[in-house]
Amino acid sequence: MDDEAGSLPAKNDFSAWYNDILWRAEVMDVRYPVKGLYVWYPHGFALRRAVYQLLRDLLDTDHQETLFPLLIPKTEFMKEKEHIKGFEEEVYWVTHGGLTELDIPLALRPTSETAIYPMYSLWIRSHADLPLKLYQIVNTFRYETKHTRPLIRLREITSFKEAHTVHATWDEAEAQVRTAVSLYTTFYRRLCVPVIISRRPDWDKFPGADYTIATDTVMPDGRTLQIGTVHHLGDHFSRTFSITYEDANGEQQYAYQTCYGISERSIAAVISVHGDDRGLVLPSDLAPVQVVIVPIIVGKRGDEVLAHAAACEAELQAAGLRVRTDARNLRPGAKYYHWEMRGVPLRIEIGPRDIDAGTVMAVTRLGEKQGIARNGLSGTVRELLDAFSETLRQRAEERMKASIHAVSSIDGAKEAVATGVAVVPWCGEEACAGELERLTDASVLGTDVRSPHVAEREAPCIICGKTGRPALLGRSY
Ligand code: A5A
Ligand code: ZN
Repeated sequence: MDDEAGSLPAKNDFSAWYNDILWRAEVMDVRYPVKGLYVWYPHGFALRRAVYQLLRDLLDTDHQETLFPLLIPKTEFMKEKEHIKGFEEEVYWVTHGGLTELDIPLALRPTSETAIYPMYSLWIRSHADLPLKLYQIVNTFRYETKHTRPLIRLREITSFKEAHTVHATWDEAEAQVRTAVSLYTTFYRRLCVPVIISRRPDWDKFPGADYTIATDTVMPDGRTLQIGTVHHLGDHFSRTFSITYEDANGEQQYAYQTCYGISERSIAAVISVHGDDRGLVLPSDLAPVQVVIVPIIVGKRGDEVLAHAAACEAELQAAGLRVRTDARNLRPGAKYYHWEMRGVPLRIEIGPRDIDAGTVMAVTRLGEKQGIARNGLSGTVRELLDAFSETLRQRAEERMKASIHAVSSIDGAKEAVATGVAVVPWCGEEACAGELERLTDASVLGTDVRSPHVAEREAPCIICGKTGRPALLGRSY
């Protein structure tokens, strides 16, 4: 990749910046010749691995990982009425095996309810089998007709984490919804990405769910991105797929289910929320390279500097950090540019004068520069990395706060959705939401808003004047 070919557009031109940074920072290559399908560069894939490792670590405490087939027989896929209605326009079908037409067409999973639940029906016999909590991380296919975008709206979602749980009662399933929401909140906290939790309006819930709780973040252009959803499925699927258990009295009961999903949109959020005019900015837990060491070779002490750099690298590596030494024969400035683009949180520069003084120069990706002692290097570096992530978290939270505005007029709402989200009193009637959406050219995202920046209080509906509660209004991806 040629670092010098032009430069990254400024981030305030967000769409141009986003498209450009993906190849300049070697995250995704968009040149694959199928619309909506993209290729992970190794650097992007390493970022994906770190993000999904955090997700796995959170899930593994209380779920088991599994793997189901990609292909779903049409007969199973068509069983749940609402679910088909929601997905029929998005499904890719496999109709042939070689030249032979298949007796039963096979769907490429757009999500895996109809692959997993027929097996759950076989696996679950008694209350002792519950709760059951499984997840898988797989690719799924959706024939999206809205504008496709790398990491954001894909036709092959490459990194679809879907969890599917089964419970004895509706209330237990509801408790699992709360657990999942808090799990996702923790996940996004580790990614330093602020989120707003809300309950989607009924017309926007997952096809086949009782209700849907969504996690949104606000992108730099003020549009919202749904980066995770948790669905209470009630007994819709258990009735369709006969998922029953024998209760303590020996009677057969239908089970209650939840499912929840996260995709590589989580990575789009990390890139978009933290990146700047010079490239990626990655929280230290996620960075494929956490520390880059740049030896400053001037005069005759080149070998000595390289030996010092190697010793520092070995020490940091032994402390469990992901370190690289960039000893290429390039100007230091070119190296800084290269690693800043790729989001490395901390750069360590070592030159002859540092060796004499027993120090190294540490520069964070936000440009804070300080000399630190060579003694105790790995401990100090860890502190700097932690502080760096905390700064990113706070900075992102402040921006999120600044992009949310409580309003009480249509003009106020229009103004708010131009740069972020409006919090609008709404009575809950679909007709009022439709009118509000028409007047503001935005969408009602949800109610029951959970965010430190949104107060839950009653006020007259912005359209009809009846009692209303805060609803989120925004332009979404
Ligand atoms: N079975 C449940 C979990 C499900 O499919 N839910 S979902 O349809 O809401 O998808 C889960 C999450 O995947 C969404 O919240 C969204 O963040 C992400 N997602 C959905 N469609 C996507 C697409 N075409 N490209 C990238 N991410 C997508
Ligand atoms: Zn109203």
